[in-house]
Amino acid sequence: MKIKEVEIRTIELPLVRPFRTSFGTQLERPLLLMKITTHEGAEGWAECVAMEAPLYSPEYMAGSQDVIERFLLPAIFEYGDIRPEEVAGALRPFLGHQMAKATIETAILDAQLKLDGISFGSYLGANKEEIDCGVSVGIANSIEALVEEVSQYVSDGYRRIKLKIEPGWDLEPVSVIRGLWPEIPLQVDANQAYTRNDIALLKKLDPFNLLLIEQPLDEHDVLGHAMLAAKVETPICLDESITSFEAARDALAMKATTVINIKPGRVGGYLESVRIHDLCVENGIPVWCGGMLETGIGRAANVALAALPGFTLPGDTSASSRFFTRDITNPFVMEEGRLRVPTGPGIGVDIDHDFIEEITTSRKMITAP
Ligand code: OSB
Ligand code: MG
Repeated sequence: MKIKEVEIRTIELPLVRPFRTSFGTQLERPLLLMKITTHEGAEGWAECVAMEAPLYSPEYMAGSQDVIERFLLPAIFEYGDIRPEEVAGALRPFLGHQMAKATIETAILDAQLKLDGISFGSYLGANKEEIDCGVSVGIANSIEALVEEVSQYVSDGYRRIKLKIEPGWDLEPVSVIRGLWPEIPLQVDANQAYTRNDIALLKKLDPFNLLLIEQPLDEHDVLGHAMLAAKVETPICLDESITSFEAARDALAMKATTVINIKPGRVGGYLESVRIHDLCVENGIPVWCGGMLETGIGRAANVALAALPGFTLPGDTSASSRFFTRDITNPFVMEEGRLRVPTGPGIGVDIDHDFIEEITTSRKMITAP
């Protein structure tokens, strides 16, 4: 496939409610969107999951856009006729920037699959038509506000609740939610907010029958996670630390994680995600699909990935309405706690061009030389 033109837009979507984590509070979701047009007449879409500021990962929106324009796209143009499976290799000389790389690979994959008439799910190896949904619940202003929000999600039908935690907002919210919903699958995510000195505190989460504790320590402290995992009963699940197949392989070898959150943007794309999935299946490690407040474009591909056989835990694959009043595609609507995997070619969703236009904050066209 030969790329003719690339459109890079930044858009900004309002959130239905503020989303607070241990690293900050978001009131809206600014993000980078990419559309590629090929000489074969195909169009491919992808969103870059990088956040506006480097608080979750070292990558950030403007940095992703810069590396895409300055290095990654020129390398793709230079490569010429390219298959989606060749993109990662073509971009390998440039270090890091997985989210930017994933954006390009995903847009090319979408265009190729649309040409071939194949859905993302079939291409990736999905064996389910629907997937179970979990929801990520931000740190609330009070226990009462948290209970109200969780009640809403439970009555919406979500099959798993994930509470964001941080020092000072951990044992109490967990014990209250567990007390009110003794049976619901429940897990917590600290986004690196604790240290090795907090092992005794994190051990106090053991009685609450949590599915897992996600990324309690610094992303680089993989050994610390292994030390923690040896001391607590609750499974440890890495998120931020898993930036590649190799990182997943090594964290598993160190017993730093016994469950893995696969986020395609964080590991450089859907093909790398499938490699990690396969490794986990071989090793009997459950995986689930993480989220980055995606619009329908990124959500569609995530839902397809989450339909692979090794995704045995509900992911942060929520309905569009979890974050947005209006999505930029036909919305993902949950029925009985599940989302249907799109079956159309490529990511399989309809783009709402008018709405994208309305919320565009910048637009740039790059033509292949
Ligand atoms: O750590 O999983 C995370 C959102 C932004 C950045 C990091 C994370 C999250 C979430 C929400 O927990 C995921 C979602 O539902 O999209
Ligand atoms: Mg996380």
